Amino acid sequence: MNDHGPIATIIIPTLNEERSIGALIDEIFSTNPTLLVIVVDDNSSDHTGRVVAERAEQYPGRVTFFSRTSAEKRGITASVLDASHQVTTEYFVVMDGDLQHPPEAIPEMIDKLKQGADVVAGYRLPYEEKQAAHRVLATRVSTALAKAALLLRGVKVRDPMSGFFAANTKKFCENVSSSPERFEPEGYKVLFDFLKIVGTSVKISEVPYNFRIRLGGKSKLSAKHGWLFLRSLMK
Ligand SMILES: Nc1nc2c(ncn2[C@@H]2O[C@H](COP(=O)(O)OP(=O)(O)OP(=O)(O)O)[C@@H](O)[C@H]2O)c(=O)[nH]1
Ligand SMILES: [Mg+2]
Repeated sequence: MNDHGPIATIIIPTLNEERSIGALIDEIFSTNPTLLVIVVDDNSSDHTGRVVAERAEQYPGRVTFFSRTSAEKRGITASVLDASHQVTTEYFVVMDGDLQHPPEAIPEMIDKLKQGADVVAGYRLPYEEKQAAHRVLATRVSTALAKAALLLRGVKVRDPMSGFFAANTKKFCENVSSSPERFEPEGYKVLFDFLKIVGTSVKISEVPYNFRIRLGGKSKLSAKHGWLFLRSLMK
């Protein structure tokens, strides 16, 4: 964390994203070539690891492939928490590996952190016409529940279910260490779990972004994740 080193690390959880991860890393470095990237992978059976290794050669010292081969619990939240402990920069950003989150929003997120925010919650601009009706309904219901749960704790954010967010590394890791049991390791909603824990004790900013449709690879979202989210509301 020195003054002249990289300012932020981009954490990307992946499961079989060979079709998009290379282009995503290229896009990230086109916004800022001094960032670091950690791809945290849960045993992809495709060539995600090989594509990331190629990018690691192309951007020496900037790209790490972190394979959770012996991890006890698989899942996005467990992966992001593991990766956050490896971050050496003052800030980090979490984004999906399927190109649905636009890297062009990263500079604004980092600016907000530099201005003193502890966490920057991305929020999706209207995108519903791009999605199937059942996904729109599931997102609306879960977002309404999450917002209500956070409002009870005094926290008001537009899109607590967003997978695209940024944080001050020290603040994030301290809060995770104080209540690890309140995260749902196999769940999808790290930001929600974090906000639930910190309540009004941290400074939150928000940044809008244009959510993109998934162009390649497959969604890993399943009914199980709905259940895990309901469980995390109770934690
Ligand atoms: N490390 C890790 N990454 C995962 C896991 N499941 C999904 N991912 C990755 O997490 C990101 C989000 O997963 P998606 O399946 O795209 O979830 P989603 O964006 O809510 O769903 P879609 O809109 O249908 O794409 C992607 O980069 C996935 O590859 C997992 O169990 N472990
Ligand atoms: Mg996705």
